[in-house]
Formats: sequence, structure tokens, C-alpha cells
Amino acid sequence: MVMKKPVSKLLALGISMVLANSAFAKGDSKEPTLTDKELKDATQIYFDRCAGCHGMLRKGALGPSLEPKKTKAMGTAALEHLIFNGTPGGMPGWGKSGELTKEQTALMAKYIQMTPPPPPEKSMADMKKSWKVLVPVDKRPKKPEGGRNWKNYFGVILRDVGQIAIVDGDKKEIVSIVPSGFATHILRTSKSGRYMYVIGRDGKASMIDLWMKKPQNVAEIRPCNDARSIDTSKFKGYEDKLAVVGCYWPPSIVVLDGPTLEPLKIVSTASYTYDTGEFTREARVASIVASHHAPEWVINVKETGQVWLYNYEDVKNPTISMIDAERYLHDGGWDLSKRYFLVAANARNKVAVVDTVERKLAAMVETGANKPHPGRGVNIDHKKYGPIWGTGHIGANAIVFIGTDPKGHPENAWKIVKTTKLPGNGGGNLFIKSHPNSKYIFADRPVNPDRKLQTQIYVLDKDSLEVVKTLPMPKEFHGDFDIGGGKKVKLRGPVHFEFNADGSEVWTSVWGHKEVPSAILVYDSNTLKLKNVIKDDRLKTPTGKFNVTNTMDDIY
Ligand code: DHE
Repeated sequence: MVMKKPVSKLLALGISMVLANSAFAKGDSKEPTLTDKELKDATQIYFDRCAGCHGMLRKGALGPSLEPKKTKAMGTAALEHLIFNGTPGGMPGWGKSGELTKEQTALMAKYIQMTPPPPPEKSMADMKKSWKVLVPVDKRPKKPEGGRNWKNYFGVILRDVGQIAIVDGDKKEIVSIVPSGFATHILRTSKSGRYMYVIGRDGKASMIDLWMKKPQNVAEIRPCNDARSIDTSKFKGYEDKLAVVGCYWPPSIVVLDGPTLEPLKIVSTASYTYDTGEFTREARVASIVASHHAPEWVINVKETGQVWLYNYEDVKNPTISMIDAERYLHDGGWDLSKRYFLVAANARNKVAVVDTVERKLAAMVETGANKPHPGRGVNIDHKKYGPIWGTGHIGANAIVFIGTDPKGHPENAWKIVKTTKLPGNGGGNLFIKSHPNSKYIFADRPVNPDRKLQTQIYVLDKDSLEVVKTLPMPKEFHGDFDIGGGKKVKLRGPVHFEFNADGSEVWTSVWGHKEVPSAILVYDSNTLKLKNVIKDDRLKTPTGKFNVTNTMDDIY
């Protein structure tokens, strides 16, 4: 069965290149065999749903390795069960959630017992072919048009339809819907906030000009086949000058011209693991942030466990400081002072702390729980503990708070000051967020297997650091939604939080199904009252939301 997905022509090209390289296309006597059509479908599903956690070469990262020697030993029936139902460790139940049919589940159980094909490479010439300046710099507005408060716009990712909704945060209106890459992952802004940079899972980067009356893409390029991160140069003197894409495949850093996205420099991240010294072809770029202290990006290389401080002053001849940290580096955020970057090393249940002033590893904190997943984490200036940063966990019920002020509060620095349990069992938390103007911290739990726990929002008090309230998803989003052909699906529940520019509201997405329009829930960030439900037929599978002011200034 073919998954009905909007596969871009370029993604399709990447997949067909994978197939052309495939060692198993004709079948191996010890491995299950598939028809050409099945193989094409399975390769696509693997890319869409599995590669992010298990790796293109299936050596594992956030999810375990799926190399054939292991999967063959598990057998088709056990694999089908796992893929359909998920695991308490955070793997989604792809069948249970309605994303994969029984037939697709069976197909994937066979596919992952086969030898992974080598994925395609990408040269500067390939990148240039995909580069388009859609609106030249001199044809763009000279000042903001449209009379709206653009610094309170939200870019909302409509994941499965490959679009971005630009929503006016004051008026709660969609200002425009902009096409993006496949299963778009994150947005970041330029330092001035004017441009929103978008990265799709298919590695397509695009930039939206928010000064336009109806914001639209002004440039696009596809520097990779698979990517998760993008950021811009934010240091004084380099504002809005450069952009950088972190590629999962080919594992690399690609530096782009900020205003046009012209590709300027490619640096491979394939390297040696920091601890065992093994060569790792699939050394993927996870999170990237722009340093506030130097013309540098903090680039986290997942599989090797190294943090690279990438100096972009001389674009053609960059200097890179490699800091040994831990595996597998994933997402993270700044501390309150924006000097220290805290990044999850999710295979080792640790948080690595990088000091961007002294340019070295400041600490390694064991969180004591399975798979820290901070998003950007949360910052609080706590009465008792001083400045602290918090993270949730995918695989355990633990929100952990860590002291981040070695000068003012040395007794708490890089130590866990508090671990908070959410009500009910199991982890499944993906994001937590707060704002200096809110009394609360908000946590989601969309990958907990229990339906009730999955669909609640957890509100923690900033003083006690305890859960003081749970907000259930409004009734209208529960129940089964008909998507045609006799098929019904459930919406997954709230995912990811973002505040408006003054911090008085917190927004969360009802993560749904691409056939079903869903909504954004807007709560008062202090009274916790549901103020608005932004509904629109175009709001399909909303996930991450990025407010211009908070993204420009790294407020969380
Ligand atoms: Fe994400 C951030 C990787 C699945 C929504 N995600 C990140 C970052 C990385 C990453 C490396 C940090 C980027 C940065 O700061 O520069 N995410 C991955 C994966 O590899 C993974 C586990 C599997 C995959 O196949 O992609 C994955 N992520 C998801 C989802 O399933 C989510 C919930 C919905 C979706 O888009 O598919 C999701 N990830 C997000 C969001 C952020 C993010 C909203 C940014 C958080 C923020 O507040 O900044």
C-alpha cells in the first residue's frame, strides 16, 4: 500500500537514488524479499517515519540500532508488534495512531530485516541546481508592510502538509500560508526577526520575508537530503548576514548567504566518536544555536558526541573548535545568562554544558532518567536555587531542574536541584516551556501511550516546581475523526508550546492527522484560562510554533 504523502520531486529523486544503490533490490536468500513497488514504498516510509531516530544506516541514535543481524534475530512477528504498538521508551505506535496500516506495518517489519542501502551524496553543484532567489533583495519591502505587529507573528509548522502558517499573534488570524519542505521541522529567525528560516526533513531550506503584506518565500535551496536544524548569524556585525543548515544526510554543515540562501561552504561532519575513536559516516548535525559571545555557531554532532564551535568570520576558511561531550547529542537551549548551552546526550541520559565564553565543556550532568528531551528547555530565576534550567524526558516520568549559576550559586551549579514527576505513569514528554512573564512552566506528553495522559497539558508552578494543574484537551478534539474509506483516526493531543511576545499567552498545537483540520489552543499564561481556539480548515498537523520576538532573543 502506498502512503498518501506529498512527496516532493526532489525527495522522490533522493529515494530513487537510494533504490539504485540498493544491494537488496533483487533480494537476498537470507533476507525477506520485496517487489520493486514494496521496496519503493518501504524506503519512503522508513525515510518519513524511522530514519530520524534510527539513522539512515540504521545504527541507532534516539532509537535503538535496526541492523539486520539484530532485526532478523527478533523475527517478523515481534517487529510487527513493536511497530504497530510502540514502546514505553517513547517509540510511537505507528499502527495504533493510524499512521501506518496493518499492511504497511507488515511491510516495514520485513524491510528492516534487509541490508540498508547507501544513501546518495550531494555536491555544491547539486545544491546550486536547487537554489532559487524568488524575490531579489532589491525588490523586497524597504519597511514592514501591512500595518500589523509583525514582531508578534507566529510561524506555525503544518507538518504533514508541508506548509507554514504565519499567524498574527495580536489578532489570532492567519496572515499567509507559505509552502515549505516535506514534513517541515523547525523555524528560526534572523537576528532582526525580519526573516524566518525554515528547514524541512527533506533538507529543503526556505526563507520567508515577514515585512511583506502577505509574507512569502523569497529564496529556497535544498542543501541536504535529510535535515533537522537551521540558524543564522546573530553576533554583532553579522546580524542577518549568514544562515547555516545542519544536515542529517549527507552528514554536514552548509553555510548559506543570509539574504539569498546562496550556498557558500560545505563541511562534512563524518568523523570519529569522541570516546571510542570509531569512524562514523553517519555523524549527523543535531541542534545549532548562534553564540551571543563570538561570531560562532554551537553545532552539536550527534553520533560522535562532539560540540563544534564553528567560527564564521572567514566563511571560506572557518575555524572549528571541537569539544568532546557525550553521545548522542540532540536538542538543547541556553541558560538564563545565554553563556552556557545545555544539550541532551540522550543515549547516556546526560546533559552536556558548554561554556561559550571560555569555549570548553563546563560540566556533564547525569539526569538520572531515560532520554532527556528538552526542546530548548526552560529557564527560571528561582528564589531558593538561583538561575535553573529544566528538561523533560521521553522515556521516563521526570522533569529535571539543574542549577546554572556557578558564580552566584556555586552550591547548585550543574547539580540537579529538583526532579518533578508528572501525574500517572510513564514518560512521553517532548517539550517544556516558560517565559519570564508567566508564573508557570508548561509540559506536554504526546508520546505517552495512555490516551488520557497523552492529551493533557501539565502546568508546573515556578516556585514549587510541582505540577499544580492539568489542562485537558478540549472535548471537541477527542473522539474519532472520519478520513474517508471507512477509516477513522484520533488526534494526538497538545504538542509544543510557545509564548506570545509579551509572555501573557501560551500557545499549543493540537497535533492531528493531515486529513483533519485541527487547531491552536491559546491559554492565558497566568490565569490558565483557555482564551482562544484558533481554528481554520488550513490548520492541518500543526506542530512547532515560533514567535518572532522570542525566537530572535532566545526567550524560553
Ligand atoms: Fe524534533 C527540535 C530532531 C522528532 C518537533 N528536533 C529538534 C532538534 C533536533 C530534532 C536535532 C533541535 C534543532 C535545533 O535546535 O537546532 N526531532 C528530531 C529527530 O531526529 C526526531 C526524534 C525524529 C525525526 O524523524 O525527525 C524528531 N520533532 C520530532 C517530532 O516528531 C516532532 C514532535 C514533530 C515533527 O515535526 O515531526 C518534532 N523538534 C520539533 C520541534 C523542535 C524540534 C517543534 C523545536 C523546539 C523548539 O522549541 O525550539
